[in-house]
Amino acid sequence: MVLNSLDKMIQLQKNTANIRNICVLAHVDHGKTTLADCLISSNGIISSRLAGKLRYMDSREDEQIRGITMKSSAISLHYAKGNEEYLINLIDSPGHVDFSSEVSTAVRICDGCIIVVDAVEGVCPQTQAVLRQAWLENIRPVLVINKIDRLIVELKFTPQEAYSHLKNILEQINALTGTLFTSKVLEERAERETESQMNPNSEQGEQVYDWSTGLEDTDDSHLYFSPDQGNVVFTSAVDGWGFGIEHFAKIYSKKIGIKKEVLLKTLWGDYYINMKAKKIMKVDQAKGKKPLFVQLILENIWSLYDAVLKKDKEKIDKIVSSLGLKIGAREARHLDPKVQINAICSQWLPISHAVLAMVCQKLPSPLDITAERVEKLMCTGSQTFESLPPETQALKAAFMKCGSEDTAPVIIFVSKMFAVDNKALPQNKPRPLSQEEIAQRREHARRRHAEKLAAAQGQTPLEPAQDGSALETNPVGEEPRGDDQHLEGMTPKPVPQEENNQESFIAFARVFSGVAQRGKKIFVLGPKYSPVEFLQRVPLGFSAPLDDLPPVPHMACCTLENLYLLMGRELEDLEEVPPGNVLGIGGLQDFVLKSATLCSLPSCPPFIPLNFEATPIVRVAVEPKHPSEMPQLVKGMKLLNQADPCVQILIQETGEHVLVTAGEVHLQRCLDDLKERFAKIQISVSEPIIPFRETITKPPKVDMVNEEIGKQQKVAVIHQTKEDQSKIPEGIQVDSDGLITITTPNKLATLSVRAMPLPEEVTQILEESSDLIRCMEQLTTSLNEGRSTQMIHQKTQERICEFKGKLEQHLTGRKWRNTVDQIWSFGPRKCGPNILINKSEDFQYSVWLGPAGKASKEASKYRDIGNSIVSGFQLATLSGPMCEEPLMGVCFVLEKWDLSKFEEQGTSDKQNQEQSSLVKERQREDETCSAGDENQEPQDGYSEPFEKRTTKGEASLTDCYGPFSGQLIATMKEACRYALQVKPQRLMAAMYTCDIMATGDVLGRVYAVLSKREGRVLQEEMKEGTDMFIIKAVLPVAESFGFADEIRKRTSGLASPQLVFSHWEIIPSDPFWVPTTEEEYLHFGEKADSENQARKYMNAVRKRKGLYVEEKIVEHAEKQRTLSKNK
Ligand SMILES: Nc1nc2c(ncn2[C@@H]2O[C@H](COP(=O)(O)OP(=O)(O)OP(=O)(O)O)[C@@H](O)[C@H]2O)c(=O)[nH]1
Ligand SMILES: [Mg+2]
Repeated sequence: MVLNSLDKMIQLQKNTANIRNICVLAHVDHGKTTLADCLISSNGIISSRLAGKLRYMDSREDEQIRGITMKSSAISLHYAKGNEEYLINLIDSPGHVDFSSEVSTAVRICDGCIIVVDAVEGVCPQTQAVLRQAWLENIRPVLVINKIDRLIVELKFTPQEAYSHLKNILEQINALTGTLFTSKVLEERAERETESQMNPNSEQGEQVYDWSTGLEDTDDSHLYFSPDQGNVVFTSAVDGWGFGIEHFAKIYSKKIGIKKEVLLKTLWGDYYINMKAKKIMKVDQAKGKKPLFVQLILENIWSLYDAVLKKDKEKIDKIVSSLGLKIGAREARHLDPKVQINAICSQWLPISHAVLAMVCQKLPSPLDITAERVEKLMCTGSQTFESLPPETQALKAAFMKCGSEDTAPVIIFVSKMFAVDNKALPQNKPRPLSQEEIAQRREHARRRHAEKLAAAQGQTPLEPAQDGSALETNPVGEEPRGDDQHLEGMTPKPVPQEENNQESFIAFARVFSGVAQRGKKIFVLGPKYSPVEFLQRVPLGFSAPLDDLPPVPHMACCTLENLYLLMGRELEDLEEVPPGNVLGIGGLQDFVLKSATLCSLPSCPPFIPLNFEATPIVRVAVEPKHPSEMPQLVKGMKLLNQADPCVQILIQETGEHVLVTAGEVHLQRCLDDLKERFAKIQISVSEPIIPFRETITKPPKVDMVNEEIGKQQKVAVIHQTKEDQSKIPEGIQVDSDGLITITTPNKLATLSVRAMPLPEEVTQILEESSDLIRCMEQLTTSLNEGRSTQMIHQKTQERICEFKGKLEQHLTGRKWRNTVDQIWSFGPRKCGPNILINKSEDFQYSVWLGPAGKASKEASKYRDIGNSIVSGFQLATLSGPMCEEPLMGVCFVLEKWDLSKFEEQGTSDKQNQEQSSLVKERQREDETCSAGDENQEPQDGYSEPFEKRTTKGEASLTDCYGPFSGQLIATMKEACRYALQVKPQRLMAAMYTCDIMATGDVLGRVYAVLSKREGRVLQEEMKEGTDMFIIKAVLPVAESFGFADEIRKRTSGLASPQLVFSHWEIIPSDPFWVPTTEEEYLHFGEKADSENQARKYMNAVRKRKGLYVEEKIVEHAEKQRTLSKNK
């Protein structure tokens, strides 16, 4: 970057009103990076000839090879419009679903976005997703309809057809905005209603109920995209042109003499012009009049394309001269029509002008941040803005002001950390030498040359002797200059060799308030930091240096070491960054894992966590090729974890190092990074680990050959019962209904547990409400501990009631009577899709009651015991009996728990009590750390079983079986497992939804691949006006590896699928099934293992986990005769 333009940028950064922080969002391949190229070339950073071909923002090699963007990256651009100069911080984002977390990181630090839509493909799944993300983050969008050239060249539309098609796209996208808007208004209304119910006196006239939904009164016109609003631009990024209707309104108002304002309203829409009368009228279809947009705009573009494609030299010249353009001789003679079109159109309708003018006019500056957005950013979880401490609330004003004075608090949000090669940092890059240094070097080189010469003379004494003057006759420094030519003028700052090869982490951030200065000390607030806690711990008016503050959890103090201007592939050093700007910060590597809030005041709350749409689902285990390189791998994985917003790193109990990624492409990128950048070793990668869930179902009514069960003669009954018996050891009672009764090893307590399948809807509700359940759990814990908590958000309370209501609605019938009130816990990890019901009379505790202490006094004596039972349930739901995968959709009912013997013996035993409370304490520690802290160290996915820990090192035990609480945990876990095993068990498979866009002629092949991989087509639609079909299907994750590649290969690249995790689905076949009736024997054979998909999956998982697999490889082998000889 040229030096004076850096100065320009620094100057522009100070004018907050003229800053625009924007990101480019779209479905994959709709042309974001190409558009960014065009905008970048307008600043002279890349040449206009390369714009659209270079894909400058795709700086990674694999991005260039695959042709997709994989990370979001920022660049600062300068744009002048009239007298105003603007600074545009542009962020290009990826469109591929695997990288949707990168979109979240971009959206957070922007105020506006450009939504790009392909004119042919129209609104696609990811377009919807990004629009929603922009909406949730409260940033304003503008629309670019790109690839208009495809309508001309590929689809061969007439201008009229193109107009209808574009109108259609706008309708689709506005329909989406409409849905988002409606749901918001309705939500707000519901909120207002409950508020007025809570304090009925606050509103007058409440007798008159207002039946309107509020939608009618709310003005939403500014939300919609319409060319006449100035928030839509039509472009062809590849051909370098684009326009908004304002451009044409200006031209035609002069040409035809109609007011610009009138044209602005009518150029888009069904209006036509009566040229003679110079009047604009509504289009009357019958008269065959063309809309203005077609007549005045599209037809001109169409005829230009037509002339160039037909190589009609004369016509081209005519158009060029009538537009008053000057085309270079080289372009005019070029044989490729694309080059000619680009040369003409980029002068006629420069795309960067159209897009940037719209951005500056329609998108907000950092000063326009809305109060709504600020409050949303500041309130995590169940908090309300009003419940924040007054010091914290006061910060809202700072956000809104975005001020740069000394008193303004510095607030920065880091949305991700990205790695750059140390060599690429500005401080390590070659820098221009000063005059003095150049002179010094020259002198140095001259001396060396002289020495060399002298040495040469010494070796070859035959050569004529030269006196010292000979040196001077040499052209001064000519040869040495050649030697050092590449160094002349540029020199790298010495960097230690080891450091040179390393990666540095730069924080991708934005200043929301105050000036970020190099060397300034600042607080780093983790996602779990609470200003309330700080204010409690640190006395008011505490004025020690920041480093000396007493330790407060989730808070650290660091120095802003380096500040950078992000310039795509380059970084530029900055001394300070004024508010409202996007920046890079160096030196936070040890303080920030993935994202964080930085603030100069400790009263600042952490920003709400980023809203990630994708669920990481593809897991692989990695190990070094050479076992000795394990430490490098571990270090590399840690770095990778920091460098990617969405990857997860787990170290499992078995010692496996597991990488969890969002999809296949993401996985590949992570592995490449690990191999080439972070670990720099060879690694071997396991087959993808496919996640399953275990569940139970109702007993089937028909058998495997569709005969009603019980009607046929059982031939292998003995086999079946034998197997059942082998599952349940002696000493455990099972009744006919599957109630398991089991006693602790010391025979003091007896538990009776039954397992029941939950209705599907309930499981779904539980899955959707996991955040809410976690929130309830946190509230209960903090109340139990007597910590003062934040006010429960009224909305949260409502949500809890609603959640309970929904459960009650679906858990009806005799079997489920009163169960909702008796829910004791959810699992695994206290928020999963399984329920523990407590039917015991003695101890009545449920999740709805809040802290246990409140329930009843005598109940508290059961509390510790209850905690052990819940822990047992948590463990049981974390790994099921089939293949140690988590459970889903199971309800465990604790029918009875008999503690009479324990009470007799144990009431006086205080020590026992103490121990159990110790255990409880530990459990709590365990649970809090497994609740998904963003800043936690990479840790194992499975928490170590509690019983192991409790027995460790505790010498004084009440009996030889270990502490009672530990026994209870283990017994409860066993009980749950056996209760499951007596019911029909099933595996659940993870399913992707799969969107495929394909042309009609390859449809058959797409279906073939889908059905081969057990996919199910849900819907097939034809895209209006094109020969494209949109297919929606579901596909098991287990069958999805290589699916995208296979589809692309089979259809010669004409169809490409997009896979997003959607839900869990029960695999109908029973993994333990063996034929029992004669028909089944006949149909499946004795082993019947060829058909059983569920068993195959189960055994594969068991094998991977090193569990016992019951498998007979060859049974009764017979020697085979070679047939070929006797043919
Ligand atoms: N015909 C035509 N092709 C275009 C246009 N704009 C982009 N393309 C092509 O579309 C393809 C994808 O462009 P990109 O800019 O990489 O798309 P993207 O949206 O950045 O893709 P991701 O970052 O992977 O989501 C490239 O082959 C471009 O040449 C256009 O205006 N017209
Ligand atoms: Mg891209």
